[in-house]
Amino acid sequence: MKITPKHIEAHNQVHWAHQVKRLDYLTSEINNAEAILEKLMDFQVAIPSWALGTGGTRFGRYPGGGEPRSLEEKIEDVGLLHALNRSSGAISLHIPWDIPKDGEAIKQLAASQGLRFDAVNSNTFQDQDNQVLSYKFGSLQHVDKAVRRQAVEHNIEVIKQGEALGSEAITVWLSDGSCFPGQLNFRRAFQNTLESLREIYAALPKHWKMFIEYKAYEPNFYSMTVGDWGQSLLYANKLGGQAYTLVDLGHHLPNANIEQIVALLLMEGKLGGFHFNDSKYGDDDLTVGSIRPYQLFLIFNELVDGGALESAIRNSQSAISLMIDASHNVKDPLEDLVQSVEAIQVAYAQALLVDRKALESAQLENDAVRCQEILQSAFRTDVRSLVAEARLRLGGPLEPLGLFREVGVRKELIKERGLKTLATGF
Ligand code: PSV
Ligand code: MN
Repeated sequence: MKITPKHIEAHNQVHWAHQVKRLDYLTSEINNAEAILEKLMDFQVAIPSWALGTGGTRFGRYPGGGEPRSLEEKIEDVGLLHALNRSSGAISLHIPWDIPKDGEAIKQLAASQGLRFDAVNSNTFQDQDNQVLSYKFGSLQHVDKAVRRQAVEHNIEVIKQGEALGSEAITVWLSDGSCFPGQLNFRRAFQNTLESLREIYAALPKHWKMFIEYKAYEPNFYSMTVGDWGQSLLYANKLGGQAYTLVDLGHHLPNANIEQIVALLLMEGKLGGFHFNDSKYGDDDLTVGSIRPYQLFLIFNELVDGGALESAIRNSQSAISLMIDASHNVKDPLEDLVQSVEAIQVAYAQALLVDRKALESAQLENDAVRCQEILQSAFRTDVRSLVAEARLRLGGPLEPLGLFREVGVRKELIKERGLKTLATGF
């Protein structure tokens, strides 16, 4: 299945007049449209290889058909997404859910779709069929050194797989922790984890980063050994300059002020990147921007304020990694991802609209009313025509979701792959 320039051209003709009208109006209202457009055109969000199939809960799973059956087909799906939005030019692999059999061939296939490989992810939160020792009571924290060694070796293997693909970072997310008070000695668990992370860190190529992802609870419910940004930052600081904290929006206790966490990590030079999603209660893994779009905007406001997304910085070692980490229980995964990427672009464009000088003077005058007005006037601006214009300039469609349905992408994928296919991952 391919989305061709002909599909896009025909689609854009239909939507052209509406786009001209809404963009004209917006550019008459704001004074930095061109600068925002340039930034949007530079902006890419990575797609996880595990988000291309239907997700599920422990109560069940309702696949929609045409799911990718192999890593090659997952790459094809991210290629389709990138053709639709021009902003999903990277893929993040989870190993061993996706092990490239022939690294060079996979790299070439991805490049042919305009994709590169983002961070690779290790998995010591599940036992694999051929695994000798179990992670039931943790991996890098385990009381048994042999289990820790096995988990360290897996991470080193993941780094090697990533190197072959041109990745430049590993994300370590641990489910390690405990379910009951007294089950674990917190300090021993921390020290064991630190020692294990040090061994993995020592195997990092010099230009690589290590992202340490935290999570407040689940699957462990009493303690998590990397449970919050403070703990992640402790590990990252002790490990050294190549280690960073990774913020997954769904991994906080209720009502946490994520934008403040982001601001401080950025200030410390320790913000490695994001796993974007949205949630109402916990790690709900819902479409980005579907529940709390204002929070997303406030996070981007901090990123813009801290200069984290400047293109010059984005192409350098200090670039932060931006990725989606969501699960799709009721939506078509590709449609959900189109919505998520667009929500991120909207939040970024709105953050670029904030009058920073005016905000700073209002802050210095303790004018809380004016501060709110400045932020909310940016947040309430409809910037969708700018996002569409950036996509258009990159050769994409004005309405990617509309095109997805007009072309019948899912129907075609079902025809090619079948109705009862199953993607690896959760
Ligand atoms: C854990 O909940 C997580 O956010 C980690 O990033 C995992 O790698 C991913 O989800 C998939 O399980
Ligand atoms: Mn995550």
